[in-house]
Amino acid sequence: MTEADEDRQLDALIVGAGLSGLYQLKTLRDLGLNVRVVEAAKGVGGTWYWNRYPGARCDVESLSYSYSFSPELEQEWTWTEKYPTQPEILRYVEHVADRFDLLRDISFETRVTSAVYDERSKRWTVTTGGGDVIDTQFLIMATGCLSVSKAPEVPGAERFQGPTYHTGHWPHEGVDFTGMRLGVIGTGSSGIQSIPILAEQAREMTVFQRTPNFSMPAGNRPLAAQEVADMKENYREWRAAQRASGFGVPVPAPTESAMDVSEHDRTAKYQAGWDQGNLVGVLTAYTDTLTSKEANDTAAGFVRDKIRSKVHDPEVAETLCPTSFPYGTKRPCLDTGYYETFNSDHVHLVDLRKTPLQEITESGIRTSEAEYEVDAIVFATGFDAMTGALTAVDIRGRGGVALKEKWGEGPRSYLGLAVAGFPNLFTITGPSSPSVLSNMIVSIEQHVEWVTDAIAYLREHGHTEIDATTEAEDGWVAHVEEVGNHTLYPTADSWYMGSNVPGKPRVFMAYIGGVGPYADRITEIADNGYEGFTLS
Ligand code: FAD
Ligand code: N01
Repeated sequence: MTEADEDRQLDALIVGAGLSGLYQLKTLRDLGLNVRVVEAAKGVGGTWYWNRYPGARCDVESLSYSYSFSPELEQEWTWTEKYPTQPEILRYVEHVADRFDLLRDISFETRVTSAVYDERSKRWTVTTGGGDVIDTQFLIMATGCLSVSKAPEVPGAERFQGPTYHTGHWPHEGVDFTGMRLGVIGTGSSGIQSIPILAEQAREMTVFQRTPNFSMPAGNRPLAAQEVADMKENYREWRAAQRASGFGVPVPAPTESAMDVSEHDRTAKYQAGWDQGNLVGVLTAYTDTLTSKEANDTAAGFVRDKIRSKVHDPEVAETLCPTSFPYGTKRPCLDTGYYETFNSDHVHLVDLRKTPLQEITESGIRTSEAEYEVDAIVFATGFDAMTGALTAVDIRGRGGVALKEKWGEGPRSYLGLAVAGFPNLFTITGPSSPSVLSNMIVSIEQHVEWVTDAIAYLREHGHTEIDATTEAEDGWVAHVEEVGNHTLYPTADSWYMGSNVPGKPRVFMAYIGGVGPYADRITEIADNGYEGFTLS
């Protein structure tokens, strides 16, 4: 067999060279498989390759948002900031790719467009945008939960005479908005991170806000040499705690209801959480923040008061206060000077709830009330999250059934890892796993290792095919829904619910059962000979 044939006749094909795809490549290569990665981008990094907008950084602390699989890597790499910037994370991912010699098995600038399962050969035929055809036994979609960017559904963008940018695919050379009138649409995490920096450049900046978000100060800072050294000494214990935790970040479990304490004590506790400068301090202060509206209102009220205390103009402050969803049910944000930005005379806020966006014109953005002339537009409008990258590929399982059709009323998956009727296909951090409700690198490692073990098991036992049963899948979907319905998450219009994309079914797409309990369940399933799967 020639080298070219070997690249087209694989044991496993991995789609995506982000944190998931790279680690999956390493583990399957270590297993002795003939495995390759195909990646649409020109380089590794996934999220951290694409999202180069000013201010892009992680909001999980660097010492936790890093791979745990290699103690040597942990010791070699030294993070410099509490919350690492996109360039620092990208350097880390590139270092990992080099250190483990991964690049030789990755084809860049290659987008998978279709994958068809052949029931007789029990193999996938995968086609790329360039017309290459790859034959593989296992197909692993490491395509990311937030990798398909979403434009605002406003007519006229093509007419606009100036440049437009989406935070999710920012130009590598950067953009200088100095002296410009800038319009920014979107106030999720990407908007909230970039707006303060964009405002420093722009002559005039108008922010178009449809829904305000809850954001807390990140308290970012350089890491002290001693805290890095301490973590390096204790990494093993920390990693174990991460894996057993609820959100992939170890925090003390709350013990009491927000309603069982005095207002004075509650405020003090929220303040302590706020001062930590992280996503979990306020969120996990009490047992019922995410399950009781009454309890949640106390946390939401605390954050709203903080917003009011930062923004000088009371009307602007009220517009920035979220009231339409419970705190935490849309992904909360961490910021550096976001609310304070609106105290600058050259920064303006337009409330799209009062004056909806109507169109983009040749020279600006028109709402129901006015036209705002701008020289450039930044779309911080988010992603077709969790299912977008999977349904963008024409994936056909048994009987030629299309994944997109099967998921017509919302994603159906067994454990977020496999889809009944789509044998030998695995999804890393797929819908109905903890994925986006966690420090994702923890969930990624969990899934990659589970898939690797499953493939090793199949090979050891002489099996060539694994498929989830419909019964197991139905049971898991019902469980995910039931657990979700015990929380306030389904009450929000969020990308977790698919509600940011017009026409997308309204389904809570993540599993809120907790990273640790979920890991126990999937391990148990494997230990029981892959319960809920048919192996043949
Ligand atoms: P990705 O990094 O999305 O990589 C998927 C890759 O697949 C991409 O490179 C894409 O080009 C490629 N791909 C997709 N479809 C195809 C196709 N058909 N053919 C070929 N290639 C394809 N998570 C956290 O836990 N903490 C954070 O602080 C955090 N911050 C974030 C900040 C931003 C701006 C964004 C967008 C996300 C953030 N996330 C964060 C989530 C982040 O996506 C994950 O933490 C993690 O990086 C995902 O890695 P991945 O490899 O699974 O997916
Ligand atoms: O996207 P978003 P994002 N007209 O969907 C608005 C991760 N992340 O890129 O809320 C007008 O959150 C939309 O309004 P609404 C993190 O998981 C992390 O910011 O739908 N407005 C919203 O305000 C995050 O949650 C970091 O009403 C429109 C915004 O655009 C996820 O990625 C940084 C519109 C989109 O917000 C996505 O974040 C960045 C329209 N037609 C990202 N369409 C960290 O800090 C959309 N909007 C680690």
